Amino acid sequence: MKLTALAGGIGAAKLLSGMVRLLPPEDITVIVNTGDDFRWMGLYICPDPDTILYTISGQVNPETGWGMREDSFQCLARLARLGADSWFRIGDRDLATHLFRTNRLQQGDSLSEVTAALCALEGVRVRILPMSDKPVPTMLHTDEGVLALQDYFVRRKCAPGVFRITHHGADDASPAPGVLEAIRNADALLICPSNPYISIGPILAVPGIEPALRAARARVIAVSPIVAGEAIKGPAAAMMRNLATEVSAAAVAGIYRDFLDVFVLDRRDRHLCDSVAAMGIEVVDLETVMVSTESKVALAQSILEILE
Ligand code: FO1
Repeated sequence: MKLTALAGGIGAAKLLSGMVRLLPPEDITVIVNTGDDFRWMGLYICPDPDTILYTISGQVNPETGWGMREDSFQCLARLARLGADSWFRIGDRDLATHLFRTNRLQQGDSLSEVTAALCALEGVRVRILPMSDKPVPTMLHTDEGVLALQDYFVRRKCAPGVFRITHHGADDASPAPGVLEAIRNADALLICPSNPYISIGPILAVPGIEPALRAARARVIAVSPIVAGEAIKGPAAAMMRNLATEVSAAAVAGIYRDFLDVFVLDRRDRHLCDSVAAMGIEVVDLETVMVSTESKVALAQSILEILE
């Protein structure tokens, strides 16, 4: 089964680390959000693609879910002594990825070429595709003004209220090479349990991607990142309070309803099955909170069974 997933960072990485134990890695393509990308000290940082790469290659920091395991922060400490901003914590080992990427981009390689090179060098055979080779930064219109994603997420710790989200430059962007083919040729399409506004939304904002999902021959299945009215991680619930009519798994299904065939919500939200089914979407309740390797594999296994 050829699986194509749309993914953000940590929640997606967890589920995909279960998937790679069940499917041949060559059969998995991951289209990753790059709306979080930004420049840090002149370096080009791609948080979500790196989180997916580090998780699948077993190098992610297990405590944070981002960055590299057993990293040190000597460069950051020195920068702080020199008076530079240190709110975005780039570790010393992680820094090598950003130097490598920035250097290759400066030499004229595209983001998808650099991402493919990083995967090959790390022995990752899952295909990781940035949503676009062109930067499409997510902009959050908040009660503190318009903030770039990391500014809102890390520097302001998701505190400002968000009332609108835009994707700068999306109109002139196109999907990265391979993205539309991966959607068209997939046997199954998976929307990972990622934030619908700042992880999946930016991918859908790239012209051509949402129409491709609507036209796909494969079934589209999504896993809710909202459980019992709360986000498993991050600001999804807080955003929903402002941007949706209610904070619930059913509201997530509503966001994807135009192209969604199957929605997986958590057992604790089983009472919402009827309202999702009323949207014409097949609905399944499962244990979706992934707290161990076993639970990641079990959720991936259940998803594959539904799709088969
Ligand atoms: N998240 C944080 O909350 N604080 C950080 O200092 C931080 C640094 C960081 C460095 C590299 C990287 O790839 C990711 C990093 N993240 C950090 C995670 C990232 O900001 C977010 O989790 C994603 O952008 C949202 O998916």
